[in-house]
Formats: sequence, C-alpha cells, structure tokens
Amino acid sequence: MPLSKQRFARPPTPPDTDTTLRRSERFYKRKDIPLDLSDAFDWLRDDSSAVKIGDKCYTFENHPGLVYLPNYLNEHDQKRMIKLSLRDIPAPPNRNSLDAHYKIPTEGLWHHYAANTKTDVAVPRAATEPPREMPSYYAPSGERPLINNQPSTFEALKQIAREHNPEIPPSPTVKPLNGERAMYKLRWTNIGHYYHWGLKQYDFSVRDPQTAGPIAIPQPVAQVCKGAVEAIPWQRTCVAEAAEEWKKGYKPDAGIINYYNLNDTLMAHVDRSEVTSSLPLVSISLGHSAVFLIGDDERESISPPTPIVLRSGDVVVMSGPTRRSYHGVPRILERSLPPHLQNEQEDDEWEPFARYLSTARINVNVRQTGLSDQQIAELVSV
Ligand SMILES: O=C(O)CCC(=O)C(=O)O
Repeated sequence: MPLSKQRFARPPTPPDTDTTLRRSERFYKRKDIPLDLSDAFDWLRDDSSAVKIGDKCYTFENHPGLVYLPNYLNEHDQKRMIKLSLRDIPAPPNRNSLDAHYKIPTEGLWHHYAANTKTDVAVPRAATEPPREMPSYYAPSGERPLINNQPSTFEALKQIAREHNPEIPPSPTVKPLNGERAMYKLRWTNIGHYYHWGLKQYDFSVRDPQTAGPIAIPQPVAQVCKGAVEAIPWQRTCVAEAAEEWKKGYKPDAGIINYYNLNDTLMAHVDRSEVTSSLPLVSISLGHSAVFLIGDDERESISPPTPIVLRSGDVVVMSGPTRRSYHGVPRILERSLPPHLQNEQEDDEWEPFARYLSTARINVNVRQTGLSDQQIAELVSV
C-alpha cells in the first residue's frame, strides 16, 4: 500500500548516504533535466535486461517471481477497467481516500465530474458531524505514530476483528469540493476486504451491508487478474514449483486502486499487510505511462533496482520472493496518454474519461490476503 505520495519533485541534491534505490528514485523524479529512460526496461525497445519467456511475457533475473505482461489488456478492456475504476468502484461498500474527511453523495462523485457541475458535492465531515474519539493509534498530540509494519498474521487479524477500531478522525481544515476537484483529490479506493488505513491492517469485522459477508473484489477485476496469472508460462520461471499451488488456489480478495496526477509519485515500499509472503499480486496500469522501480527486500540494498516503463494495458505480477521487494513509482510520463484513450467519436460516454485521463494514471493493484475460506469465515464472525 502506498506509504506516501508526493505532489512535487524534490530538489536534486542526493546526499552521500542515499541507497541505490533512493538514488534511482531521485534520478527519475528530476524535472530540471530531460528524462533519460535509457536504463529502463522498455519492451518496445526490446533491450536485454529482461528474460523473454513467452509472447509479450518477461521475467527478470534479479527479481525471482516478477513477471511483466506488456499490453496485456486490449484497448476495449482498458476502457472498461478505466470506467470501473473511476465511475463504478469508488462507491460503498468500497472505501476511498476522501471518505474519512468528506461526506460523499450517495450517487458518488463521477456523475458530478462528468456533468462539470460547479456546486460543492463533497462536504467536510468535521463541519457536520459530532467530534469523534481520538483513536489510540494516534499519539496524544494527534501526530501519526510509527505503525508496526510487520507482515500480518491470522492472530493479529483476529485481534483487530474483535476490537472496535475507530477511523482516522476527519480533518477540521478541509474545504468543500466540487466534482472536478474531488475527483482529482481522490488518491485511492480500496476493493475487496476492508483495509483500515489507521492500523495499516485488514479489518474483517467490516462487512458489505448488502450481503453481510466480506466485501468482494469486483468480478471483472478478479477475472482480469485470474486471466493474467493463468496466462503466465510459470514453468519457464524460477518459481515454477510454487506456482503450481498458486495457480490452483489463486483467489484475489483485496486491493487498491491508485489514482495519480502527473506530478504524483509513490515512494518505494513493501506491501506487507497480507498474511501471504509469496502469492501473486497483480498490478494493472491504465492511462499515462510511468516508471516502475523495483529493488529487492532490503531498503539499504546495494544492488541496483530495475526501472520498467509501464504503459496503459500493461500488467505486472509480483510473486514468490519478489512479493517482499521494495517498489514504487518515481515518475509519471508526461504526454504519454495513448490515442485510444483520448477523445473518440465512437464512444459517446468517453469524453469525461478522456478529460480525466488527460492528466492522470490509474493503477489497479490486486492482492490475495492468503487466508483460507475457513479463516476468513472465522474472522468475519468474531
Ligand atoms: O502504481 C503502480 O504501478 C504500483 C502501485 C503499488 O506499488 C501499490 O499500490 O502498492
């Protein structure tokens, strides 16, 4: 999950203590010099830093379990996934980054964005709701404490499901937003099992009010992820043995949709909230291209990380040892929106999506918590 997003590039003054990962991040973030992508893997240039294991399928020697499927989604499927990510998914029961601070209209934000309405639709909660208790994971000063960022365990999740876990209190300083401003302020939407952003853990006591069961991954998203995992010639990877099990039991049940503006970056991090340390994480890129940077499982590692140019429709699968690797997005590539996502005559609905995408990238990032159906049933019923 994202650790932090920075809206503006940092000044290019790398201290001597920078790790190779941090140095590389800084390199791709620099906006004072022309962007140099010559060291990044770009399948269209077909350079040799990757191992081709199938038609449009690559692995990387330094990253066992990392598989890259360029252009996996065709134009039609990219548009379908974009519509879902912007219009349909950021609504209850899925939580989004604005929910904690704003009351969002029941019809969602997209319709207001699409219709270009100028009235405020996202209303600050602090102004309209009674004050909430301060959660214990907040320091008394209101500052964020350090969260124990160890991989999750079934016992830890049971404890969380048993307790009352108050949400982050709404900010008293946020201002009302119209549809356009709200959509561009939206940073993420969670899908599948409820993710508690204060605790940085899944909270299985939160259920879908419609089904009274756990919140499910939207079917079309789950299908794309399953298709990608099945399409990989795992026997040609160095995680072939483990993959036999993953293929049988692959069942995505949690995730996040990340929304990036052109100046946004995602700092290197490891996704540790899932109990599993190796099951595939499927990451789908949509809209503007980006540089994806992946190192190994040590932040201080001296091995150089691998930069990969990701375009709309590309899928990255992180599995096996790579599931615990530091990774991030140091750069969104300006002027890289493909023509099929710009305004088109054939699709009457597309205009607001093209408008949004003209300054945006979307990443659909889908995980498997690694719990059995029985464990999940136990957590949901505690
Ligand atoms: O945007 C991306 O390509 C990666 C997102 C990511 O690393 C995450 O959500 O953990």
